Amino acid sequence: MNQTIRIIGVPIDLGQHRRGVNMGPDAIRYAGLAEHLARLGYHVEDRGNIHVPVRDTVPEVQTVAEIARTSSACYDQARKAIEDGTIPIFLGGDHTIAVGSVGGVTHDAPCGVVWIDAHADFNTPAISPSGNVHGMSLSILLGNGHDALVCCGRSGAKIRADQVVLVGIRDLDPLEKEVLARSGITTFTMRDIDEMGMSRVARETVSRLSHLGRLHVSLDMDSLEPAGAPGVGTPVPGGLTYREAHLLMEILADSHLLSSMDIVEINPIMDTSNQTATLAVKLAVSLFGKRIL
Ligand code: 6HN
Ligand code: MN
Ligand code: MN
Ligand code: MN
Repeated sequence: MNQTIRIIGVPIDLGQHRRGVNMGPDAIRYAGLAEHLARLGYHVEDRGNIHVPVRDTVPEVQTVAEIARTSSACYDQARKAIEDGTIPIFLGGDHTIAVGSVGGVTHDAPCGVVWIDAHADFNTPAISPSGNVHGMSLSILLGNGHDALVCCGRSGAKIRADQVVLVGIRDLDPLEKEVLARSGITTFTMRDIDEMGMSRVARETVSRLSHLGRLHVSLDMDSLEPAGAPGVGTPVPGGLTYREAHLLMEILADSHLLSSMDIVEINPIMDTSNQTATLAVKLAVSLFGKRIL
C-alpha cells in the first residue's frame, strides 16, 4: 500500500508584521506540491487550510490568543495525522505554525526535530527586540514563553534541547544568542557549514537524532540564500545554496526516519514568479524522493 502524505495549510501571519505570508499555502500548492509527491508514488490528500482570522480584524492585544487558537487547531490535526499513519506536511504561514505541528506530532511519542532556518526562533517575550512570536517558536516548544502557547495541546515543553538540531543559522538577536548557547541545543551555523561542508553537517544532524526513531523537518525558507528564495519576510544574506539544501534533504531522506515536515515563511508578495514556493517544492521532493542512482 502506498504511504499517504497529508497536506495541511496553516495560513497564519500573526507572528510577524509583514503582510503576505498568509498566502504561503496556496503559493506552495500552485507550485505543484501534491502533483510532484504523487509522481513519487505517494497517496496525497490535501486537507485544505486551518481557519485563521484575517490580520486586519485582530486587535493587537488579541494576537497571542489568536495564535494560540490556531496552534491548538494545528496541534489536533498534527496529532490526528500521526494517529492515522500519514506523513503530514504543514504549509505556513509564519513559523508560529511549528508550535502546533511539532506539539501535535510529539503527542504520543518523541521525535527528533531538524530546524532549518537563518534564525534560531529562540526569543522569549522578555528578551525579544521585535516582540514577534514567529521569532519565539522554538523557545515555546522547549517550554519557555507566552503561557497560552506553551500550554498548547498539552502543558509544558514539547521537546527537549537534545531532541533538536538547528541548521543554517546566521542572524541571532544578542540575548537570544546567549540563551541559545546555554540551552544545549546542537547548532550548525552557516560558518560551520562553510567549514565542515553540508555532507558532514547533515550526517551529524542525523546521528544526533536517529535514536529518537523519527524526524520532523521544519524548513524555514529564509534559511536559503535570498537570491534564489526572495519570497520571505525576513531575508538574510549568506544562506544555503540550492545544492546545499538539496544535499541536506537527500541525506535526511537516506535516514528513512522522516515522519513530518513544515514549510514556512514563504511570502508571495515579496517573491518573483513564485520561485520561492517552487524551490520549496523541489526540496520537499528531495526529502521524500528516492535516490537518483
Ligand atoms: N522566523 N530574531 C528576529 C525576531 O524578530 O525575533 C527574527 C525572527 C524571524 C523568525 O523567520 O521564523
Ligand atoms: Mn514541475
Ligand atoms: Mn523561523
Ligand atoms: Mn527564519
